[in-house]
Amino acid sequence: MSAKLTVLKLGGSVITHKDKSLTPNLPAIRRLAKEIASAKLDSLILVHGGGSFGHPLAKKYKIREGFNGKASQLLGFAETHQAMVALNKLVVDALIKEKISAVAVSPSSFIMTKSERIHSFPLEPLTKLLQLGFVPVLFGDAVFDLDKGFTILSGDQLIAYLAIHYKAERIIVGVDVDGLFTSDPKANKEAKLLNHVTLKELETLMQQIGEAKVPDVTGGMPSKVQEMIPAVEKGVNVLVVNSAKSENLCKALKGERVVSTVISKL
Ligand code: IP8
Repeated sequence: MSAKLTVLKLGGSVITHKDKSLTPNLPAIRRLAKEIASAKLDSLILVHGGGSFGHPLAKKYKIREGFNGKASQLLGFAETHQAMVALNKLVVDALIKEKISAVAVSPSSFIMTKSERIHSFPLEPLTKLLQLGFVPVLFGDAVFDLDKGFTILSGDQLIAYLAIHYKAERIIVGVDVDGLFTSDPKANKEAKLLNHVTLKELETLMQQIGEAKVPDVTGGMPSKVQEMIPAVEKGVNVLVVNSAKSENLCKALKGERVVSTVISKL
């Protein structure tokens, strides 16, 4: 397998209209597929978030909190997972249209969590896909949990896990802001973009970023950053880039300079 693996997360806030339930941002999905294709990477794992497909349903049915014993919640789990499958299909279709050999990989069918953390993740199928030259496309999902019956596994937990296991060269997180700021840039005009953050600085920053205002069951930017810490500790650099702006993702994937935040160990 190529040593230069990139693990890329496409944020739900970019590929969906986060304030409109079950509404994809199709022009953004198509544009991102084109940008990924034009970067011509040798080895790539793609993970996407839930946006207005996963989060409103997960919230409505309290999926993250675990199984409450009621049949109505089972239906809620099914609906949440199915909404993610529908979003995943849009992403994979767009990638295939750009001649990327993308294959949908559904986390709930083989990953188990224990109290919301990844517990078992048989990697053989993914390893084979990568060895053959496919681009696996995973997503934040409603998954089965040893303690809680089921829960929500965020795409962010997935990318850190995958980057560590496969010793990825880098993680790129495509979001709808220019990177990490001193506080929430959507709430505070004075928020300043940070071009480079070390692990040590990250811990202080965590308290300042603020919660996302959208109904994000996995916790928005602070949780996103928290999830990256184990990967950064292992030496994986994380680039947080605004992929809602045209060409940014393509430049980032090619290693060109782009307005963003780099999170590194030192
Ligand atoms: O957007 C959450 O994934 P995320 C997925 O990566 C669901 O946090 C189903 C809400």
